[in-house]
Amino acid sequence: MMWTSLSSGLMPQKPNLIYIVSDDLGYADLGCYGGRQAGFGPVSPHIDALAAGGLRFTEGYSNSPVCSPTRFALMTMRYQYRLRGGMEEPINSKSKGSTTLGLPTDMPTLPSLLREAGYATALVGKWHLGYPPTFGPLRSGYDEFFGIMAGGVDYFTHCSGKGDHDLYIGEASHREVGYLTDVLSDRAVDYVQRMAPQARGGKPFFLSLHYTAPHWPWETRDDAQVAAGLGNLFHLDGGNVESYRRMIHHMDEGIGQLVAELRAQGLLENTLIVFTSDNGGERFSDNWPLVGGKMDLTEGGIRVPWIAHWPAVIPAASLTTQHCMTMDWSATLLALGGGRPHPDFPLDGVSLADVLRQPTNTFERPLYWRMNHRSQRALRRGDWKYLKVDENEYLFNITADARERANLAHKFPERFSAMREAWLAWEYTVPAIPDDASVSLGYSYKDMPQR
Ligand SMILES: [Ca+2]
Repeated sequence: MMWTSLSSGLMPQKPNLIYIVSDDLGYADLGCYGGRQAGFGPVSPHIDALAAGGLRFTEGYSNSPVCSPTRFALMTMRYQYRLRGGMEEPINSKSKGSTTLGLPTDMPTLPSLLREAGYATALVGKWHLGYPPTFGPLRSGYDEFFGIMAGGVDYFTHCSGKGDHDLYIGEASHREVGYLTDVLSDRAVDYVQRMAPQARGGKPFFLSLHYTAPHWPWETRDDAQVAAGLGNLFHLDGGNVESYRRMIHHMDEGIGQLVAELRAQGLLENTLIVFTSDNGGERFSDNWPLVGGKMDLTEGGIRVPWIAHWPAVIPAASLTTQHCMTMDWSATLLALGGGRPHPDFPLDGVSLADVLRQPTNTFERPLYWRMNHRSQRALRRGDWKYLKVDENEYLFNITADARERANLAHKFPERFSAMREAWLAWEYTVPAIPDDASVSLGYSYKDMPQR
């Protein structure tokens, strides 16, 4: 017994883990990533404060330039292409009732493996990985769920594009009056309040907080009348940069409340908060200096903010150029929580735990992407990136030219072919895109000029 207590005394307590995922937020939308101020002032002061008190990644990526594929990778810590549902770009309303287009419940996940390691687990916010009874967050490792199952809902009516009411507690439909971003923030604060006593007593929690902000429709907290007159959720006749920034600001306020609650509960010091976006920015977003956005494998579609705040471990005001993608962060949280991957489902994600402790201690991390949309391919390795869009292939030095304007494929033919070969060899390790995989764009150049 004495040995046990001595050994547990030497072991640092496991951190609480909070994984905040915004929706369609671009690389430079936040102040701490060079974003401009809005008319009302700084857009993201609380998220910027997390970066100032922790670690900011300048070359981190999402697993996909679109929503549900990234979320498959986030949950499984593996390339999303390994699952049929992960091939949809993205899962759309046809998935309701589908028994194939979702996250299979026998697949080990970040929350299921953290739960095995002793964590309380909750998802507050967007799921987007298939519907009950075949799929659902409670069937994939979360003890609690409050949020939406669809890919998007109206912020006020909480209805999906199909018109179905889509707000749930667990698997029960839940009606509540409120602006969704605020509703989710309140639930996240409530979760921390409820879990705080047991967290202080040694049972940590894992909270996934998946905002729908700043995804369309373009509604701020004061725009209930916009919701009342909305034609469809893509909202092709509305929005502007100022509204968009305010939507981010509402999320930022909620994150400020969450941090204040952690501090009040004495939990902030040993809680790792990770903040990111599920894909690159959409039509009102600022991706500067990157080109492209959501659905593109140019940097603007996949390079996203990654911020980690953990006062007990991460030195304040840290910066790193470490390359990483979504599944690496999930693997990191699993490792820090003492969870173990299932031997039948080895991870593609690589833990970044050592980088959190020592941000300048980077390692080589080749990253691969594939999109059915426009037959895109990408490989980032070191300074370089191999890119294919439609039938055109490119080679860029991303360190020198993150904007991907100087195509070096003809200047460095050997490097170009080596990276192309590496991409083809990687693709051989994941399933091919099936003929019935769908690409859903929602709108085209008919609706707005090319960006
Ligand atoms: Ca998204």
